[in-house]
This record gives sequence, structure tokens and C-alpha cells, in this order.
Amino acid sequence: MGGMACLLRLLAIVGLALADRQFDSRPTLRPMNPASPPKITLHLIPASHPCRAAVEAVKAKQLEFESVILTPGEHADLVEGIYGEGCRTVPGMLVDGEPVHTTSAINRRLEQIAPEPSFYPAPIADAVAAAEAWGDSELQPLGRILPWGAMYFRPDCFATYGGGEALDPAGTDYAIRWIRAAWKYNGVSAVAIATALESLPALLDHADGFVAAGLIGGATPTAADLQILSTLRLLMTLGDLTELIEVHDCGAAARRLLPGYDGSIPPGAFPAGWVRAD
Ligand SMILES: N[C@@H](CCC(=O)N[C@@H](CS)C(=O)NCC(=O)O)C(=O)O
Repeated sequence: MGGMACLLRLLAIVGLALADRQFDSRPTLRPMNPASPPKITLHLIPASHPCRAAVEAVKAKQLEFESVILTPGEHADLVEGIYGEGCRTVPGMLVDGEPVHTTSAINRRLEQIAPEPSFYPAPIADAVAAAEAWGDSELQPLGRILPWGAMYFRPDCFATYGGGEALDPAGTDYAIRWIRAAWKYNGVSAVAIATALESLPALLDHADGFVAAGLIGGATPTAADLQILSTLRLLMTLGDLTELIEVHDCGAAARRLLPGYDGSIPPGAFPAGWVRAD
């Protein structure tokens, strides 16, 4: 596929094809929980780690769902129109038309609809909820800074986050405009990138503590798994960070839960010395 075609694919102009590939809506098993499942619709954008978390959450509950892939940049107004004032982020979930907004709210609503397998197992429910909240507030923002940060140095890799290939020069020019806009929108700067990279080793150690405590990395995903491991797996698409993350128990858990993840930026994108292992 040519570079520009790959790019257009990322921008969700062929959103449904992308939805099939990136956010596979088929449950792993036949729906069995509950007896008459509600109609679930997810509003998503391509390559978003919270969106991937929501998709995996619905699949873990073995529920059928429909994906609506929105165009990044245009999605915020649309999402606010559906989910209410101030609700401008994805993912959002409609359950028989009832709006449920943010990954944490989605996890909790799914738990009511289909209690098994539990995202908040009884003996560790509070600790899982606290780990989930930590993942949301402390780790998730890195998934909006570092991939966009690395893409500035390798804009030809932009379309890989939509399942495409490296861009040709014309596609790369187009991608550069999107990357600039994303920097502005997400508050990315060289200082923000360096700060995020500096914070990563301690965050990985913290997440390893959750593995040791049995809050993440087990046989069935908890709400904390979905929240934390989706971000780590996205960050592992950055060649500069793959090894750094996967030597950690939490990194190995991320690869187990999410073996495939679109996007690839070869090592060497970030300036030498910015990536720290400790
Ligand atoms: N923490 C929330 C927020 C998710 C979030 O920030 N999503 C990003 C995409 S990765 C988004 O929609 N950003 C658009 C905006 O901030 O306007 C969640 O987990 O649902």
C-alpha cells in the first residue's frame, strides 16, 4: 500500500475496515454472560491506548459490541454531543443508549452487566481499583506524550499506528502536519518528553509491585490490567523503549495480554541520552 493510502487509513477515512482490524469486535468466545446482553457501542479513535483498554474489557466479558471509529481531531465535539458536557475524550460506551464515559466507568458498568470474570475480584477489589486509578492518572498520560514525541523524529512511521507501512515523502509531509497539531493538542514538548522518559523507570517499578501483589498479570484481566497494560503495550511500540519495558514483569504481562499492537518506531528516535533505564 502506498504511503498516502496508509495515512488515510490511519485517519479513519476507511474507519470500518480499520475497526475490524485494530479493534476486532468479535468476542473470544460466544456471548454467555448475561442471558440477554444489551446493545453495546464503543466510540473510539485509532491507536488510542484507552480505547484499546475498553475494547479488551468488552471482549474479556465475552460481550458483542459495535465499534464507531471517529476521526482524531474531530472526535471531541462529537463525543461531547453524545456523552454530555465536558466529556470530550474517548473511549465512550453506549449500553442500550445509556452513555458511559471513560475507561474506569466502562470497566465498572461492564462489571454490572457481566460480573464474571470479575474485573475487581472480591479479596483484592479495593487494591485493584486503586491500581486502576494510578494507571489512569500516572501512566496513561505517557501514552499521549511519548508516541507523538517519537513520531516527531520519525514522521514516516505515523501510518504504522493504523496498521499501515512506512510513508513515502508526500505522505510524510502530510503526517508532519498531523504530528504538529497533535503536539499542540496534547501539550507535547521536548521538555515534556524528557520528563516522561525520566519518570518511566520508577513507574515501571511501581507497576512491577502490582504484579508481585497479584493485582495485574494473572490469568484473567483485572480492571488494573486493562488500564496499565494497554499503556505499557503502546509504549513498547517505540523501539527506544521496547527492551526497557519488557525486562520488567509488568512489560512481560503487557505482551501476554496484548500480543499484537499496531505501530512501530525503530530505536534511535529520541535524542541520545534522553532514555533512562534507572
Ligand atoms: N482518562 C480518560 C481519558 C482518555 C483520553 O484522554 N483519551 C484521549 C485519546 S488517548 C482523548 O480522547 N483525547 C482527546 C481530548 O483530550 O480532547 C479515560 O481513561 O477514559
